Amino acid sequence: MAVRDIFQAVMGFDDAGTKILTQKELDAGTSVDTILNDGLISAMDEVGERFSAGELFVPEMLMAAQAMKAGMELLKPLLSNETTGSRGTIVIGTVKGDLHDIGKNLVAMMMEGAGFEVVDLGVDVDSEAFVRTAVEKKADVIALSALLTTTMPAMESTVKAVREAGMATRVIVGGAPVTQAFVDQIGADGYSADAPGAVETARQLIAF
Ligand code: B12
Repeated sequence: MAVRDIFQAVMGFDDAGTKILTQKELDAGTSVDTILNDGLISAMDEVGERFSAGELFVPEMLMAAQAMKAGMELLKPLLSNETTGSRGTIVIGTVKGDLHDIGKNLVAMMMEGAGFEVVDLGVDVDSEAFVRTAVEKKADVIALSALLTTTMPAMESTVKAVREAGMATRVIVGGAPVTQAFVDQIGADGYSADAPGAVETARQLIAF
């Protein structure tokens, strides 16, 4: 089955192959939903599971996400909430003062691969920008990344700004120095130590 080949191409970190096979399926009339769900998303789910099981590591996860992105480029213009039933909108960024973005990009790609609409604000993002964008985009979840202990307080001020704005938007946080104890302390809604877990956390929060 050809959609299965797309799955294999992503699992094989084959950017060009994923793109070619995705185009072939589109030309053959396969629906965007099928290509997305049975090809790209299921491959990223598999990657997430293998990562959690310790069978794959960050470099492989990045390469798979890159291949998935190559296929997504072709599907993106064809996607709409109606056809795919978008799973929700995520506004993501690295907090003020912090320029690390590898983990944040990985989370964003996995979120996209899981069917969320992702608005990536980049790095060094202040709390006002998170709040403003989340309101504009009617975001379900704001995802904050920080790699420096010195920028962790910016997570707390962003959570505070979201609460003060009276928004229902949930806030999830992550990055190497972040712990569950810190999450509890700042009153964020969720945390995960890795990208597949970030997807799972967002799924759970949006389901409520
Ligand atoms: C690469 C790197 C850099 C690169 C960043 C390039 C880039 N485009 O990102 C450069 C060279 C620019 C850099 C600069 C600096 N860095 Co630096 N850097 C690193 C390094 C080596 C790797 C980080 C990384 O990318 N890891 C791989 C990714 C995939 O992992 P991750 O980010 O943790 O993300 C995963 C999870 O945390 C989670 N996750 C991430 N975000 C989110 C968000 C949510 C919502 C969720 C749920 C999950 C989640 O999912 C991801 C995937 O599984 C780390 C050391 C380390 N081992 O962590 C130091 C490190 C983070 N850096 C450090 C420092 C000190 C700096 C500098 C201050 C150095 C300097 N003196 O200039 C500057 C700061 C610049 C700034 N203002 O941000 C320190 C921080 C120490 C501390 N306790 O604060 C570290 C720990 C190195 C060290 N041991 O001293 N750095």
